[in-house]
Formats: sequence, structure tokens, C-alpha cells
Amino acid sequence: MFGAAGAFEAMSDDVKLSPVEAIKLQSRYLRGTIAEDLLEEKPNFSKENAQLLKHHGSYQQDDRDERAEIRAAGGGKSEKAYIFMVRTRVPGGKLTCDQLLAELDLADELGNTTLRITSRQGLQLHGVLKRNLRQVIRRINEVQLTTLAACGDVERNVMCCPAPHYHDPVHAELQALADRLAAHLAPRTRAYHDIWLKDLHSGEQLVFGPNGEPTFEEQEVEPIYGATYLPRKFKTAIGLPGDNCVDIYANDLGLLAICKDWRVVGYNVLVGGGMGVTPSAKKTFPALAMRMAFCTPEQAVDVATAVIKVQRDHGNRSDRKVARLKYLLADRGLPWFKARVEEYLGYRLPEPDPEDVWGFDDHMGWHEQGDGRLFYGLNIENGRILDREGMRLKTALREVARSWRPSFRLTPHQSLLICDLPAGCQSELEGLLHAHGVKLSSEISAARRWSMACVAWPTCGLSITEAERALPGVIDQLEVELARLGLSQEVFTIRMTGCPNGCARPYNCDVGLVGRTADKYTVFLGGRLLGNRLNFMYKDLVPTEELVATLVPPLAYFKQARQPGETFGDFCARKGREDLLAFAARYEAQLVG
Ligand code: SRM
Ligand code: SF4
Repeated sequence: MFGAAGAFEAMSDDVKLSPVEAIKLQSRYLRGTIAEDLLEEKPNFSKENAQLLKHHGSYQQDDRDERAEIRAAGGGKSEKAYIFMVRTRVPGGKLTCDQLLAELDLADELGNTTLRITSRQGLQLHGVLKRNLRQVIRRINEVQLTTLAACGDVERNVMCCPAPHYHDPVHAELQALADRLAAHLAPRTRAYHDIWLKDLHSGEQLVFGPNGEPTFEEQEVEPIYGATYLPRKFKTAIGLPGDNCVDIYANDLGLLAICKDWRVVGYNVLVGGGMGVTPSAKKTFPALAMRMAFCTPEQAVDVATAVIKVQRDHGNRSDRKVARLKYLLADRGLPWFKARVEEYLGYRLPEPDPEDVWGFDDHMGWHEQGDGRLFYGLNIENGRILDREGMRLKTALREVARSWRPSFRLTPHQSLLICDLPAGCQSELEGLLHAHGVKLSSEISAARRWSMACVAWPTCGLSITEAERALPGVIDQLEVELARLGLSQEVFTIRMTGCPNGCARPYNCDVGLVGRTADKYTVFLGGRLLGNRLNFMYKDLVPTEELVATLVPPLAYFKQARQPGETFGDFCARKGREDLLAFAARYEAQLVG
């Protein structure tokens, strides 16, 4: 077994490490020369610092809509209008009223005026300029949130079912575990504190904890990660069999709570899920997590740590395309991996409990919390909080915050739970939303409610096609066809991404639309809401304007030949690609005839 830093040294003897490994090693625990870069006037960071910056929660980007304008104005190919995305890690999606308001303020004052709820219960600001980056990160920390490890080769935001159900102790216990895991697996480097929370010239501390205490404790640097952190990002989710809203099978590590008599008796430990694919690299693939073992609640943090350490020491550090845990599992197999985890733990783990996922709740609409108060699940299209002509969601949320001072929770489906509302406020809150042109969750079609799109253009540097800006229009058209087919009430997940990296988890849902080349998508069918089956490629290179027409024949077939209670995804999986294509050919021929 290697020690953390030893892993790097041992590997570097016989394999060529990826350039990112060298950047991390030389960075002095993620410090690099970010502080020096911040003191310079140029609008961007050096290549190495931009890489390290991710671990601090920020991505250097440029507005891709503006590229053409820059060229038209005579700018060179490398000339860019640099902007930064700043991601806040929010374990289990829990936010106070002031925390959400602070992020909204930052979006207005120093961002692009919008705030984005992510597919992992995080928050993103876009369009931040380099000269404002320190102020943004400082102010996020002032409300006791952090951007540290929101991105980078570390444990990312720990997802957990966000519903504030106080009538059973299970939800609170899961949330507490999410907090414990997030704290335990957070990087310990002092670099974050020194760069963002101190005056760069005088060294004076600018941000303190809730009781005025320092935000940094002197301790061993990176006892879990070592000097080179993990080979790649690492994602954990905590879910429930009856409510897999965290999409547990898409995570590197899943802890599925096994409950008896409303108490958590332990967790099924799932390992090796992940979505990212590079179509040109056959060695890459999406994978569902595998059921590895069962652990007690007391063992959960140690088991998570051991899983991470095995990946730290054995994950691929030479080729980042195959560095996620899923590839280690594909290479060495689950029994080998489990044996390593047990070795690191020092004890054996039993087989998983037979229980598995069987339900999914998006938590939309009104619910009693069980403590006399209510929460309201507000569907936010693709997670984007903004004001636009006819729909002033951002202003509405500020008004809601002013009127009731609720707490908020972010869902893994890019939506928002408005919590701790007093009994009897339903019609007032609904009236307030309506007055701002915001639709209630019950007024949104099933297709839209169960959809997600990733950010894609114009900020994502990897996007090939539109996603967030295209999906609403696709759903407008789809709603018409679904109504015509009598399928408007049908619940199925439709997820669009601007490239095959899979940020909206498009490979385990009913319908995945994945950006492939300019304005063309690959259409995947046959996954399911439960997220425990991968979908299959139905058609490739479908132009945006033909997406709905491509989906109509399988939907019509479903209407005609579904079994009682069968979902669209289950139907497609049962029929398979060839049968669906054959029906589509007959259907289209009939239309022509
Ligand atoms: Fe993601 C990279 C946005 C969830 C797989 N993702 C990116 C970057 C940072 C682009 C980049 O590397 O330059 C995107 C920033 C765009 C922008 O302008 O904001 C980005 N990912 C997002 C978010 C905001 C999508 C959203 O619409 O909500 C999600 C932020 C979650 C968070 O709060 O932490 C987001 N990304 C995901 C998920 C879903 C999940 O984790 O449940 C996945 C699939 C699961 C997985 O990790 O396998 C995902 N993102 C990727 C990948 C492919 C990773 C791989 O193993 O190949 C990349 C590219 C990479 O890492 O090289 C990527
Ligand atoms: Fe960007 Fe691709 Fe992720 Fe969409 S899926 S946010 S286009 S990296």
C-alpha cells in the first residue's frame, strides 16, 4: 500500500504521468502562483494556475458568443473575453436564506446577473471578471459557504436527498452524514485560506467563522489526498431506496441507506458510476455504479475514505481520459477492488443488503415537513435563476426571502425547495410567484418538469452544441406532440447535454440528447427514472430541428404497444433499438404515403 505522496513517486518510476499531475505536485498544495497572478492586471491566469484554480472552485472561461465579435473587430484567434465561473459546494444542497441572497447579490453585482443551480446541488456564478474573483470568493465564505473543492481532483459536492422531512429521523441522519463526509474529505491545504480570505499585501485575515473564530486550523496537510490529490474528480451521493433523487448509480461512490423501522441500519456501498465519454476514444464509456458491500452507519465515513484512498493509489495518473474510478474497476474487477478497500480498512465488509432503488421523488409542490411547517418544491427550468421579460424568478425569490425568511434546499434536478414556511401561506406564496410570471410546479408539463439540460453555450469551453438554451424550445414542440398522442401526463426523464461529458446525466435517463457535432445530437433511449439502467444509442447526428420528429415514432409505438404500467424507458429497453427503428420506418412511410 502506498502512502499519499508515495503513490505519486511510486507511479512516476514506471509510467509517464499526465501534465496535470506535475502541475499539482509542483503547486505546493494547490498554491501555485495564483496569488501573484491575482496581483497582475491581465484578465486571465497562466495555464498552470488556471488548472489549479479549479480546485479553488473556479474555471477560467470566455464568452463563446463574443468570440465572433472579437474576430469581427479584428481580434486574433487567441484573443478572448475572459470570464470566470465560480462554483459553490453545498453539501446536500442546504442553504440559509442569507446564503441564497448573498449568491443572488453576487450574481447581480459581479456576475452575469444569473445564478445557476447545478445538477449536483451546487450553485454557479458565471461571467465574473478576474479582478473581482477575490471579492466573490471572500463574500461566499463570509456567509459560511465555500468554493474549495467544488471542482478539481478531489471529493466534489456530496449529494444527499434534500427533502426536509422531519417526521422521520432518516432524512436528517442522511444530511448529517453528507455534512460529515464533506468536512472529512475537504482538502486541508492552507492555500485557499491564504489566497482568498486574507489581504494579499498585509496578510491580515479578512474572513472568520460564525463565532469569529479563524477559518483555518493548523493540521497535517492533506492526510487523505497527499501532494497530488486524486487522479481525477470523485463524486459521492447518499440516497434512499424509495427516493433515488440523487441518481446514486451515476456516482463514483453511492451510499444507499438501508432503513428498518424508520432508522438507518446501514448503507449499501456502490462504487464506480460515471457518465463522461469521449466518442473518439473507445476506451471511455459511461458506467453505472456496482453494488460492492454493506456497512454500518458508524463505518460509513471510514469506508468512503478507504474507497477514495484506493482510487488515489491505484487510479490512472498517466491518462486523464481513463482516470476515474470506473476505469480502475473495469481494469481490476470488483472483487479486487473490494479486497483493497478491506485492506485499507483493516476489516471485512459483508455483501450488500438485497434492497435496491425502487422510487424517485423530485419533491416538487407542497409538502408538510412534519414540524408544523411546509416546504414548496419549485421547478426551475434547467436551474437558471434569472429575471427576463415576463418571468422575474430572481426578484420573486428575493420577495419570498423577505416575506418568510425561509431556508432553501437545492435538488439534484436543478430545482429549489423553499423550506420552513408557515402553515397557511400557500395561496400567498403562489400569488407572489404568479405576480412575477413564475409558473407553479403543478403548471408545468410532465415533460418539462422531468427534464434537465447542462450549461453548455456560451460559457462552457467544452460545449459542441447548445443545451440549456435549446431544450426549452425542444420541449415546447414535444409538448404539442405528446398532447396529440395522449401522452401529456406521462412521466419520463429527458436530459440534454452540449457534449458527451454528460453533465446532466444523459446516459441513464429515459431520453438522452447528447451534443455530437455542430447543431447535431445523438439520441439515446431506454434508460429510466430510477437511474439504474444505461440507455442505448437510438439515432446519431440528429439535427436540432429534427429531434422531436425523431422521438415521435418511438412515442407513438409506446402508446400503441406498452404493457400496463410500463414506462417509456422500460418500453424502449424491452423493444430494443432494431424494433424501434423498424417501427419508425413503417410509421414514417405511412405518413409519407
Ligand atoms: Fe460537469 C466538465 C458543468 C455535473 C461530467 N462540467 C464540466 C465543466 C467544468 C467544463 C470544463 O471542464 O471546462 C462545465 C462548466 C460549464 C459552465 O459553464 O458552467 C461543467 N457539470 C457542470 C454542471 C454545472 C452542469 C449543470 O448544468 O448543472 C454540473 C455541476 C455540478 C456540481 O455542482 O458539482 C456538472 N458533470 C456533472 C455531472 C453530473 C453529476 O456529477 O451528477 C457529470 C457526469 C457524472 C460524472 O462525473 O461522470 C459531469 N463535467 C463532466 C465531465 C466528464 C468527466 C469524465 O469522467 O469524463 C467533464 C469534463 C472533464 O472533467 O474533463 C465536466
Ligand atoms: Fe459543458 Fe459538456 Fe458538461 Fe454540457 S456536458 S456543461 S457542454 S462539459
